[in-house]
Amino acid sequence: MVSEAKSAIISKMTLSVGKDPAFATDYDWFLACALAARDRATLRFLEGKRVTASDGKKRVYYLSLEFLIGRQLTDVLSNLSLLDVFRAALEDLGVDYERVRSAEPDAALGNGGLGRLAACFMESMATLGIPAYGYGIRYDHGLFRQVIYDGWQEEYPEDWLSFGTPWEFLRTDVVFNVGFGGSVETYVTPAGITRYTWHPGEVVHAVSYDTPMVGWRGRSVNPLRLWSARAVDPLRLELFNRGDFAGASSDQARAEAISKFLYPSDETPSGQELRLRQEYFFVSASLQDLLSRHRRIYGDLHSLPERAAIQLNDTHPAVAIAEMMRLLLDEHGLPWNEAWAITSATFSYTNHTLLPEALETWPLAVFERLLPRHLQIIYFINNLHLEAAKKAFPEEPELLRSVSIIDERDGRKVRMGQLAFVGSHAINGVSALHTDLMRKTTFRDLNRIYPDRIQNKTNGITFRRWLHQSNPGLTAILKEVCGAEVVDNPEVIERLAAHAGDSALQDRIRAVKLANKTALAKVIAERTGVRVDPAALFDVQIKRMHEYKRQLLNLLETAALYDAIRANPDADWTPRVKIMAGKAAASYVNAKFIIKLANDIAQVVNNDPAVRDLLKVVFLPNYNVSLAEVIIPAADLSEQISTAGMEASGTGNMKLALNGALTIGTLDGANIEIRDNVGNDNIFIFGLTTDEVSYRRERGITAGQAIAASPMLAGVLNAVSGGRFSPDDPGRFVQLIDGLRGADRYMVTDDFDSYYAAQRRVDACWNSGEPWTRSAIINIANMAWFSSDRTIAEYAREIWNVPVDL
Ligand code: 26Q
Repeated sequence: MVSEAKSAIISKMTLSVGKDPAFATDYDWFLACALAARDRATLRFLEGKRVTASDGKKRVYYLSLEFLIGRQLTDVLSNLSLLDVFRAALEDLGVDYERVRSAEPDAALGNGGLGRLAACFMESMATLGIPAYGYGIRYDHGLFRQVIYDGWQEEYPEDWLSFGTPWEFLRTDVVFNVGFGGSVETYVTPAGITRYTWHPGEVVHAVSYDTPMVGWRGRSVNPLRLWSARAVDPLRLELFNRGDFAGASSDQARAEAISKFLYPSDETPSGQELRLRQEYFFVSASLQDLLSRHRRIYGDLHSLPERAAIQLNDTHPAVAIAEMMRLLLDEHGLPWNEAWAITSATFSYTNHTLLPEALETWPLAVFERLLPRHLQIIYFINNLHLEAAKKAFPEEPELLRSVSIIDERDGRKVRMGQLAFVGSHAINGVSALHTDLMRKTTFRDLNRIYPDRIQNKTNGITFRRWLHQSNPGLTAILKEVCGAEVVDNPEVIERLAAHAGDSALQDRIRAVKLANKTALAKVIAERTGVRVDPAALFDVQIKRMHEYKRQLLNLLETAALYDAIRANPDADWTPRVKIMAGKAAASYVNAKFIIKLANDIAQVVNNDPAVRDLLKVVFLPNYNVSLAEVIIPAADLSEQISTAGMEASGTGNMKLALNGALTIGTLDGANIEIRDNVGNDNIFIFGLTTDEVSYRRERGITAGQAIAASPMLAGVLNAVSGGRFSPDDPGRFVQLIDGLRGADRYMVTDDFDSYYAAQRRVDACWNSGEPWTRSAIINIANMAWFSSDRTIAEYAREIWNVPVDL
């Protein structure tokens, strides 16, 4: 085996990379290994394809604008059971696997949770043997690279594709035309039927690239098919010949802009036309592709719902509802009712947020200019939908306004959430609370009309990447204590609970954690210059920077703790390292100020000899999947402190608890289900509940009361806004803090005291030693349910109607 791998790697190095191994760089070794691994994945893939086609199995199509894959080498090797073999082969060649692995750039084709969920789902679908295709965009530039300069975030373009990627196959035979703009022709057939033909004003080619997604133990390999935009005519020769070289390639630039970059904002839609072009581009190509596959195999389109399930990852691909209708009506000549029955039986939609500003809408003018035929179809869908609504609830005109796909208030808009809901047979939320809130708030009236459509599918994470690969030390303990089958069946992790009080096990768990923390301390020193003590409590908040996630609450508590330590340096403080990492959308002013505040606080605290090693503050730049893989196994405390009702689920919370971090959190998203699983005694819950939050909101209760009631809070707000941490610019944070004193939309002030108190419970528990480790073990033992294999099995059974054995 090892010698086989060795010769495969050497052969790739010489014949594909074109290098003499003697002169190969780490990156060359990565390429050679990836190409050798891809060969093995491809053979499995082709085998599986033959089986699916001959068995007539139902396929799942996962449509997502984001796939946040990260590095793939370890994932692919480990799932093919080749990791040890390749490691040994490289060692024989005198090459260190760690360095080779690290030479791979992250595929950062996503912003955060939603994109990473899509990546975990692809891995779980392959693991469960579900024939699935991921469809998305092959962005030339993924999520920007974050550099912290003088404490401020700066954005630089990300370049993962500049040297190509060894994982993908260009499919020269899979190219589709995608149209934009133009006009719609109406005509009546001799039989008296009105038909429509769209004549686009512009056509772009969608070219496909497939990347194999390998399931655990190579059970199956599914394609992730990403589309790249190409101009139909790369050069306008008549302009070129006249010497207008820029003009000659301007069509090309315009076409290729579609797959140039990932929109870097999560939660707040930008409303830019280019974004809508991206959405329609990949949706149209994907539907043309899957319909042509279906016709090739089954001939007739009426059987589509039995053979295909299409999942919309949020509303970003929701224009697919209209595109499917257009293809069935205009291109395939089906009557409306048949086309609608096929469409709604095939589609389902996952909602990931209820934040009002995050609900995607498009001004009618933009939509009509770009997709005139689709707007007609949407009007038609909406008319039928409103008719049905009127019939069901004749006395409620308000209801019609709320369920309409067209928003008639300030400037008419297409509401993509309503479109996705109406065109799908199942709509799901991503945690129990979030699904409950969907039924009660945003989709309340739609839920009254279609009471059986909304379902819950609590998110999950793939244990292969987030436990086995990223935390081999903990995995080794689990194998020993729970049995080697733990890597195939996470449910047996529960066996750990029986040993939670066993001091030998506790020592081993602590030793593994300490080793992981030492590794993280090294990364912290390299990237920030700050030296931290691995024996201190590592308190971690890692996620996109957003006001609702309340990094500011964490920072205010840090400032208060700093003052308390200075006031009473000899008390029994718990030595802590506060670790924060995350990117802010480039245009999100407050989020960028919060990053600056974190860095300003770090400057002051880390250089104050009075706090010694009792408190250190670190902002780690450029948070991405690879950095998460180092931070998560090293965390002691997981900060999940969003305002109740605002975090749809969270998945970082699951990764951290699985790796033995205790959660300090609000009753929000999946935190609630984590608490239900690990028990109240093994989690630090604080803060307002969702009901209390809405009570305050309805009554317009603002920060005044909380500030008046808490001298500590008042003091910390004054300190920050008074320039205590920004002596070079004392007014820097005035606006940010005034936001809390006024509207305080995310109720940071209301939750401050309760959060501070919870943190002191954390201190006490940490200082007690044994009970902390015990709780950590109980957390690990009870996380099996959060495997994305469980989540995917639920989607398969309850939404897709696809068989699974799990
Ligand atoms: C939309 C339109 C235009 C431009 C950008 C966007 C856009 C892009 C990304 C809107 C939202 C997102 C990402 C949302 C997201 O990541 N949501 C998270 O999804 C996770 C998986 O379900 C949950 O765990 C998180 O709670 C949720 O915040």
